[in-house]
Amino acid sequence: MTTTAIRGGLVITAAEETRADVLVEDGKVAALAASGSAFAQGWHADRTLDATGKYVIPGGVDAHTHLDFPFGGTASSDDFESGTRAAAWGGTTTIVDFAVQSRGQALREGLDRWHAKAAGRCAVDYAFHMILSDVNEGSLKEMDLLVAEGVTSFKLFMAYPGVLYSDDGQILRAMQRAAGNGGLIMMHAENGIAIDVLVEQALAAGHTDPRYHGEVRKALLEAEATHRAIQLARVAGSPLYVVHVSAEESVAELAQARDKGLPVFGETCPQYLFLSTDNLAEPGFEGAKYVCSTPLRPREHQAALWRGLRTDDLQVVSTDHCPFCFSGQKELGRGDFSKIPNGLPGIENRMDLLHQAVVDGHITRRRWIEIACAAPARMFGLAPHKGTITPGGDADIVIYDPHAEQTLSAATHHMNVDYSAYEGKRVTGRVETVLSRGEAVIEERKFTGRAGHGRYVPRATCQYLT
Ligand code: DUC
Ligand code: ZN
Ligand code: ZN
Ligand code: ZN
Repeated sequence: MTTTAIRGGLVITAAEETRADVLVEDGKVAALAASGSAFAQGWHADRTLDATGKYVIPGGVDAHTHLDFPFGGTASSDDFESGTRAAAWGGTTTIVDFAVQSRGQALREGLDRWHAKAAGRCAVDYAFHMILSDVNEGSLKEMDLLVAEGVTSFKLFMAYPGVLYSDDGQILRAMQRAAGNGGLIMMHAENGIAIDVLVEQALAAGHTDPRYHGEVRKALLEAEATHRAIQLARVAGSPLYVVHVSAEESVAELAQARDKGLPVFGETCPQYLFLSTDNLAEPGFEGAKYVCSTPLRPREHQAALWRGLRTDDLQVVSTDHCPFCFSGQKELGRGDFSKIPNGLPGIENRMDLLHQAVVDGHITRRRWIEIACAAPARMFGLAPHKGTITPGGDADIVIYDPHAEQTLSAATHHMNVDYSAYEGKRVTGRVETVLSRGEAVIEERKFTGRAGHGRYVPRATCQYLT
C-alpha cells in the first residue's frame, strides 16, 4: 500500500481548523501534524499532494440518494455507477441510498435487490437505508435482523397513498419496533391523503402545469405531518429523523420538539436552500425540472432553513438525489403535473453549493463540514471512520480550492441527466482531488477512480443517542 502526505493545507473538520499535514497509510489517516513541523517533515511518503492555499476536508457523506430508483412509471436516471462517479466529482465519498421493500415483499428481497444493483459498480463507498412500504408482522420482525447487519434506519412515507404510504397505525408499530432495536425512523412527512384530494381538485379545475405541484403540496400539510410524526414517535419512545424538510412551519415543529429535549432530527436539501417556487413557475413545461417532494417553497422559507442549520434544529444537508431526464421522463407529466416523476439531481453539487453558503455568510466553514460530513456520519452510524479526518479513520479526503470559480451546468456535470437544476449558477470553490480510502478517485480535476472501488459499509446505530 502506498503512503501519501498531504501538505500545506488548511485542515477543516467540524471540530477545528488547523494548518496541518496529513499522512495517509493503508487507506487510513495515520497522522496529522502541524504543517512544516519536524515530525511532519520526517514522514516517509511515496507521494506528496501539495495543498498549499487549499482546504483539506473530509469526504462528503450524502445520506439521502435514490440511484436506479423505480418511481412514477420510470426509474431515476443515475445508476450506482454513474451516480457514485458524479458523487466523487462533487467531493462526496460515502452515500447512503434507499433500498425499497415493494408491497407484498419481504425486506430481505428488497435489500438483496439493492445489493445486486450496487455491487461492483460503485466509485465510492455506500450503505443502505430501508424503505418500508408494507409494515406487517413479518417486516416488523425483519427490522431487528437488518439493524443487526448494519441497515440501521428505516424510511416511512406519510405521502403517496397506495404506493409507499403507511398509515398512522403502521407508523406507530414501526416506531415501537425501532424503539426496541435501536433503529432510526426516517419520515417523509407530508399528509398524502389530503394532498391527493387537492391534486384531484386541481386537475378537475384544469390546473395541470408544474407549478400546481407546489400549490397542492402545501407547507401546512408538511407541518401537520411533521407534528403528527413527532407525537407518534413520543408515544412509541423512538427517535425520529425528518427527511427533506422544506417548510418554515416544519422547522418550527422540529425546534419545538427539540426544545423539549426530544430525540428529533431534521434534514434539508440544497434545492430548498437555493431554489424556490419561482423555478416551478418557469414558462412552458420548464417547471417540471424542479418537481420534487416535498416541493420547492416560496423564497421566504429559506431564511428559516438557514437559521435551523445554524441553530442545530436541522442537523444534516443531504441531496435526495433522484434525477429524471427532462426529455422522456419529466415529460411523462405534460398535461398532468401529478404524473411528473418526483425528484431533482444534485449529488455532484452539494459540497459546492454549501461552500457557496459559507461564502454568502449563511454558515461557517466548520458548520459546512458538520452538516455535509460529520453530522450525517454520526446520525447514521458511520463515525468515526467517515465524516472527519482523524487518525485511524478512513482516508476519505478532499482537497478543495476555495478560490476557484465555476459555473454549474449540464454541459459540464457528470450526473446522467440532461439538465442541471442550477444551470448557469456561479459558485466560488471547487473540488480538486478526492481520496477514497487513500486512493485518488479524482486527481486534479480528472476521474482516476473505477467502478467497484467503492465498498458496502455496514452501519452502527445512530450515534446521536449514545
Ligand atoms: N421525493 C422525491 O422528490 N423523489 C423521490 C421520492 C420522494 O419522496
Ligand atoms: Zn512506501
Ligand atoms: Zn421522501
Ligand atoms: Zn428521498
